[in-house]
Amino acid sequence: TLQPTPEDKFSFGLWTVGWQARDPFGDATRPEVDVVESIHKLAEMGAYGVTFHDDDVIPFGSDTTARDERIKRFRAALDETGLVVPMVTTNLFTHPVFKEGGLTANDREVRRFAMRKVMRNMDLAAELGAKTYVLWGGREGAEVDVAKDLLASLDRYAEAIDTLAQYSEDRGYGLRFALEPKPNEPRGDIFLPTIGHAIAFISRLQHKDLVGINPEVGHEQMANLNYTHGIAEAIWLGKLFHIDLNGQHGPKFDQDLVFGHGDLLQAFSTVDLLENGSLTGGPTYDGPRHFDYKPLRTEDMDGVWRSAAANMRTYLLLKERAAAFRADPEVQEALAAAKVPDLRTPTVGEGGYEELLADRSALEDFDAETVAQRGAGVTRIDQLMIEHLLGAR
Ligand code: GLT
Ligand code: MN
Ligand code: MN
Repeated sequence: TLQPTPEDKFSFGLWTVGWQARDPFGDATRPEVDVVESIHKLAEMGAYGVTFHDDDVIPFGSDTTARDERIKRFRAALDETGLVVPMVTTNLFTHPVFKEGGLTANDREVRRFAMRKVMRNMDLAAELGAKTYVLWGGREGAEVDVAKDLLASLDRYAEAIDTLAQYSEDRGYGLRFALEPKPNEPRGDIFLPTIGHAIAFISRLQHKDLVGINPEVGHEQMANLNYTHGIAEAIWLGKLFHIDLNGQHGPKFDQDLVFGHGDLLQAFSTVDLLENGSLTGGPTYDGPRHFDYKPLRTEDMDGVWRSAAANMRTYLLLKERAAAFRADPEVQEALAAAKVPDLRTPTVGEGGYEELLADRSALEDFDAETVAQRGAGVTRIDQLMIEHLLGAR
């Protein structure tokens, strides 16, 4: 069915529907949204969770009394609606104090403040039962390469993540950390720009088992990379801790469109991978289907709620289409004809490379010219996918 329910595990950042649509050229086009209202609206629409930055719930600089009051209202809204908080993150990018970086700022005082800001919000995350802590380093980067010690930046980044992971372990929070790559914007160049960079960085951490990634559709596509391929590698490495679903039209500024409203074909392969896994079937990811998008600046609040619903409905439509694609006997036949299932057979047999060396058909008698004439049968599969996507089958 296309009616979202909490079993679908759809979650939204409070900053998404709450975005007032300020951009570098224009003022806000929408009023402030009360987080309590967002929670109620999202729950009515069938979402299961909300996520937030510290500053989304507790305005930067609030004193203890104001802070406690905000948290109380927030918790009450969660209790009333049954929405959960699967993930929490920190705003280390809006306040001008972070203009030169947060965890990797040259100024040590800023770095120490950034650490404390994260730790304070981890305490709240744990209290609310969050499982995942996201770190998006939007200000961790540079415009001027020589004004930054690039190697020391990575040392400080690793130091920060390892310290935060240690803190979570010592306090018994049991959080898992998910680094969110992005190539640029707001910094000219951001550290850990892609899925690959982030995963390689994690391999050098002391607490590498507690750290994975939170890849966003549009961020990989801004770097002209294939999101589905990226998350496949993350799944293969056991590092897909969380996902940010949205839409993007290729390399340009971060559009944060509704999921599926950018590269629809890649959205199809993403949902197919998440829901149906490889050809033998079965889901590959059981975490929240988290939307991190921005309602178009053109919209009023009615358009905002429509866009929230659109993310979930588009996901469910793609899930339905992907299931129909998999179940279609002609698709199965086309996949078999294209030898797609054969890729699961190991290249080297039980006899190891000795057997391979002894197999004359593998080299001496191999007829490359004849084999090269075989078509791979990919266009047929491509068109079958399009027909399913367009509802023609
Ligand atoms: C910010 C960014 C997102 C990140 C969020 C987490 S905040 O809106 O554009 O991609 O996921 O900090
Ligand atoms: Mn984005
Ligand atoms: Mn994101």
